[in-house]
This record gives sequence, C-alpha cells and structure tokens, in this order.
Amino acid sequence: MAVLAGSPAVDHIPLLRSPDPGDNFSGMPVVDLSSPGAPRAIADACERFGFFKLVNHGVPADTMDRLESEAVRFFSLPQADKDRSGPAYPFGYGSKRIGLNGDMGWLEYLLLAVDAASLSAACAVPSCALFRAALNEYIAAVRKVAVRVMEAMAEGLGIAPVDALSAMVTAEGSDQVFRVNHYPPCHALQGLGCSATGFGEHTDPQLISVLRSNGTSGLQIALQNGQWVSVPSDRDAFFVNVGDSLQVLTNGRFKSVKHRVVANSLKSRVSMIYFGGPAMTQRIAPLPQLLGAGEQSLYKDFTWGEYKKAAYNSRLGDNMLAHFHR
Ligand code: GA4
Repeated sequence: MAVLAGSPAVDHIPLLRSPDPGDNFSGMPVVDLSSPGAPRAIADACERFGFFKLVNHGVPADTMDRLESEAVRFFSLPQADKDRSGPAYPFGYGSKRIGLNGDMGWLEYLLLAVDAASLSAACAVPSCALFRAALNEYIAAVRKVAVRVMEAMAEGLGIAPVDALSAMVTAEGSDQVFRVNHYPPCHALQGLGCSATGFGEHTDPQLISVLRSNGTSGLQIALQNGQWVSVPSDRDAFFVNVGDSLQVLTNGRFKSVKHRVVANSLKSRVSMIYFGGPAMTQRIAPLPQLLGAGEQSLYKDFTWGEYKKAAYNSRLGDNMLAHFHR
C-alpha cells in the first residue's frame, strides 16, 4: 500500500491511481423526478448501475446551500473544538479513521442519527442551533425525496403496494443515518499523478443512499465490468445509490454499487448523505411480488440488525453480502 509521506497522522491513507480524466461516467443515467417516465428510468438505472443522478427533485437550493455553509463553518473550527464533538462512534465527529476496524481516509466527518424526519434528540452534536436547524430542514426534505424515489422504484418494478419499499424507511424504528463529509485538499499530491483515498471503495449496507455534494468532484463508481469511472459533480442534483439491502429485496435485480471518493489536490469537497435503512428487526429477503414462479432467493434470510452488525465488524472493502449468499 502506498502511503502519504510526512505526517504520522496520514501514514495509513492509501494512494489510488484514479481513472484517466477521459473516464468520466459518460453514460450516467439522469432521471427527472418530475417526469412521468421517472419510475421506468429509475428501475432501469438501478438494474444497470445501481446508481443515477436525480434532477428536478424539488428541494430548494437554499435548503442545500444553508446546510453546506453551516458544515463549512463547522469544519473550519479549530481542531480541538471539533474533537469535542467526537468520537464518531456511535455518533459524532471523526477524522481520518473510518469504522472501527482500521480503515483510513483523507477526510473528516460527522456521523448523525435520524429519528423519523429529523436529527435524533439523542444526538447531541452538533451543538450549534443554526447548524442543527439547517440539518433538520435538509433531512426532512431529502427523506421525502428518498421516499418518492422508492415509490418510483416499486412502480418501475411493477409491484404493489406503492410503498412496498419506502415503508421500510418510514416505519417506526427505521434505522436512518446522516453523514456530512469534508475532504480537505491534499496539496502533497499535486502533480504526482495519483490521488489520496478520501473514502475507500465499499458498498452501502442500507436500502438507499441520497448524496449531494458541493462543486468539487471525487466520487467514483465501479461499473458492472469493474471499470472505475468518475462522477462529475453537480451541486443542484442528488446522486442516488442502491444499497446491499435493496439488492437483496429485489433478489439481485437492483445492483448495490461499489463506490469510493478520491481527495482533490486543490479543492475541498463537502458531501452530505442520507442513508435509509429499515428497523433492526426487519427481515431482509426478496419481496414475494418480485419472485417469479419457482424462483428462489439468492440469499440466506437475515434481519437488518444482523446485517448491520456484520457490516460494522468488517473492513470497508469487504464484500459483506458474499457471506449471505446461498
Ligand atoms: C458505509 C455507508 C455509511 O457511510 C456508513 C459507513 C460505516 C461507518 O463509516 O461507520 C461503515 C461502512 C458504512 C460500511 C462498513 C463498516 C461500517 C464503515 C465500515 C468499515 C455510516 C454505514 O452505515 O456503513
């Protein structure tokens, strides 16, 4: 593993050879949520890539900008102040360490718990009232988008009821997480022809992830043939990922997309991501409406609680779902 020389704090951050600049995701599906064709387009994108860009989603630019400014303000605080909002586990501020099993990335972040449609009262950070208000406004809006997208997925898959998927994240006790990431510029790498790993490759364990970033790119996804492509940033759009649990609910029709983030050598990247997960006791198994005659589940039966525990005991790049294959 190549490492960043210099400071011991960054000794364990891997370097990556990024895709060539020509490897922008040229075939990226762009879905207009306000169009009648959205359900089919969403289902198609989830089957081919497990990923798409969402436009005309209805969340006001103000709601996104306010949260971005508050996040930038927070991440500009002196390190000692930010550390007072840590540790990241179960919830709070973290820097460079991802998860509890030794993964490192060139980023700092806030990991936050969501109850129903706002920050969990049990989540005492961030303490700043303006930041909390911006988070609550944004979380309520992005969660509505996630629900509309999941309803469109059900329609696109041709299954009833319309809330067959979305009910899992709106149900009492659903396990929703919100994360705000800051990838500082990695000046040391300027001109070296490689990038620092911001967030190493992984799939998301939940059902759905909805990401918004500032104008700095860095997100890359793996296509089904294993090729990595860069996703051009778009601060007005959302990027939606299929997670492992949704792959299982659709018996492998929707693909949980492998993705990663590389740090930029010149500019900061700020992203905010809503992760919609079900209640701990929710059984994760293919929806009967989606199983054809005689079709068997590709996976062993498990609950979200069991899967989450397995995921949190893994390294980022592990193929967690492989352990649950029949
Ligand atoms: C990936 C998706 C979410 O960011 C996250 C991550 C979590 C963490 O950062 O603590 C995990 C990662 C994520 C999957 C494997 C485990 C757990 C880090 C890690 C090594 C909050 C989540 O739910 O799973």
